[in-house]
Amino acid sequence: MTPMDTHPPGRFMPPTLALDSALLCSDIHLSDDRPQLTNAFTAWLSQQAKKAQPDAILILGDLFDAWVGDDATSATDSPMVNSVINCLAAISGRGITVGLMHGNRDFLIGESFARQCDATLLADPSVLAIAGGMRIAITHGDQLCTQDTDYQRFRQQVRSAAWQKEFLSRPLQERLAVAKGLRAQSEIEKGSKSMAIMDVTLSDAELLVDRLQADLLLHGHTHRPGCTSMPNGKLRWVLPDWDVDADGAVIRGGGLWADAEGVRPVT
Ligand code: LP5
Ligand code: MN
Repeated sequence: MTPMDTHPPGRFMPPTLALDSALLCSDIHLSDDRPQLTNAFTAWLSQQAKKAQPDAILILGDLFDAWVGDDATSATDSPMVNSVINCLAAISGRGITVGLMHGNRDFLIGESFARQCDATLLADPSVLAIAGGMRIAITHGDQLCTQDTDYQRFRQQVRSAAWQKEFLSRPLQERLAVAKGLRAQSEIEKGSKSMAIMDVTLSDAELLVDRLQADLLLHGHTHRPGCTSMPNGKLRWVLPDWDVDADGAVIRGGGLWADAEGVRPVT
């Protein structure tokens, strides 16, 4: 499957967000097992909202380590989820648009949870049109890992509406058990896949950027942050993932800032 398969060429143009500035981040992988990571991330995000005052904060997927359905939030009373809701709703209350894109770990986030956070679910891909002319193609990035054919087959299955309806109808405990099993299987399978297979296929990345008439590409998922040129000369920015040490200090984290001057890392 290629990124073109989901949308007929020539007919689909994804949503465009027209903004002066945006703070982007992804791959935080929050869970109740790691309260210090939740604390570090929500503190960073709140501070950025106050200090830098972007028009929008866009989280490009894998905010959560695993999301098995919005109903889990009311059923489990998770301190981590409550912290995220409070943090994002407070940021939105300051007049900052909060956008949530699905990642491969949290593609089951629904409208109900987004409403609780006062956030908007972002289509993957979307276009960020920065005032001043730059058009940025934004995506979680997993759909561009087209050489990882086992993953793409799996992705096609679990992103179908029919599969999701059936999965969400299962009891919460069963869904949690499936997610746990799948995480374990994924770790085993990743051990036998090369780094190249698990990276974005540049020719498909270029096709996406061309189709969206964008000037550059910005994505997460691969946990290989940085800025490189694609073969067509356009820039590709990759977001960092997040981690904290035993004392709760951030080892990896931050995000990217986009405005009329371009894109730059924010720590
Ligand atoms: O996220 P990361 O980097 O560790 O790995 C991804 C790919 N793995 C995944 C799987 C997730 O880790 C598990 C998500 C659990 C939370 C969601 C729960 C809600 C839904 C439950 C769904 C059943 O995305 C990994 C990529 C890697 O990125 C790099 O791009 O390689 O892909 C895999 O490892 C997937 C395997 O290759 C294929 C797995 C086939 C499993 C078939 C079982 C079908 C089950 C259907 C269900 C009932
Ligand atoms: Mn991911």
